[in-house]
Amino acid sequence: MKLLTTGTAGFIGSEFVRQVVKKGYDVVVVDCLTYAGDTDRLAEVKDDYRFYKADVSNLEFMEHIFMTEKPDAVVHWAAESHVDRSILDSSPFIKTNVLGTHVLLECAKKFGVNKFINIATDEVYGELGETGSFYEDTPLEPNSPYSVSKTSADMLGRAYFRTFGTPVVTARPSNNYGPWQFPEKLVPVVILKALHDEKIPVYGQGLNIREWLYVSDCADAVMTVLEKAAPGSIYNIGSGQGRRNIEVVKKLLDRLGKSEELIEYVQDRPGHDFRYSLSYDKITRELGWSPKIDFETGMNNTVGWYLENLAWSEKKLDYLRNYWKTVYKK
Ligand code: TDX
Repeated sequence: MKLLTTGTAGFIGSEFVRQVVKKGYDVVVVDCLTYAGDTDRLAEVKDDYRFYKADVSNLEFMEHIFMTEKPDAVVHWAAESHVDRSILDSSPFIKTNVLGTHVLLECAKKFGVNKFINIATDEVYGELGETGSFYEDTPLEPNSPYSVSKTSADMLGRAYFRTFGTPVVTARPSNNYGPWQFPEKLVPVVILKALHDEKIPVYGQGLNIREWLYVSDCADAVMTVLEKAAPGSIYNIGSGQGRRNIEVVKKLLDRLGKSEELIEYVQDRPGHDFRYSLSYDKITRELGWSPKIDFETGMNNTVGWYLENLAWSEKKLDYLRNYWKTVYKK
């Protein structure tokens, strides 16, 4: 089967490519290589995919790629993904996440594919208090410019299935972590800053809760959805491993042998969602998927990877230090 995958020089998408290539799929990678994209992530499988440096919101170029490659299925990972950046400037989020998804759905409708996996997020549901979980039929109440852009993309997929019969399947994963994550997200920010004995910025009191899903589990779930899900269906991809941010930070500092004195409580993220928690019963029951890597193991693997591959993150340090200056306020 020939797969057209977008955004797959990114953190989660590249893990997906590494997995599907090993399973013998014919893979086309489409990525426009923004600050967060990096083909180093695909070095291990560099001879096993075809690459197009292309912006998914460019209809003409995307049509050309569909015409040339004639993919059987699309797995659409490409997205601006960082909430803090969407607060600083939401324009790229609307362009890539909303317009880009629209372009891809148009191409899928025009050229025909057997399946279109639309990667969404748990953030489409909004936030929870201390208890409860999101189910696939929970009403969508996104709060940040990022999550609104992802919800728009999610809903476009719904519309194309319902209106045109485009075989869209929606996957809504929780917070991913693991090797190769760009150090703007919590886990690699903590690791990289701690290794340089720099202050670790924790928003508010660090009490917000996220559900931590190891990246290989997420990619494996999307593979399962690709192979088994019915068009029009929606699946949450969770881990059941909810943790307060401060617990995550302390766990990482402990694992790195660094002092908790590095923690600095900074101004909270505007509109900061308190808690996400996904029920992933449906994907387990219907498709037989469940996560394999627990929080302890995943965090150990992740720290181990960053220690062994520090050069990769350090190449980005000048860029990151500039970005960090704009985002963290005391
Ligand atoms: O420096 C930080 N300090 C801090 O306290 C950063 C970067 C984050 N945080 C907090 C904010 C969140 O409560 O940690 C939590 C996790 O933050 P992020 O890593 O920015 O992720 P989050 O905002 O939860 O969104 C992530 O999960 C859902 C991804 O970025 C999204 O793309 C995905 O859809």
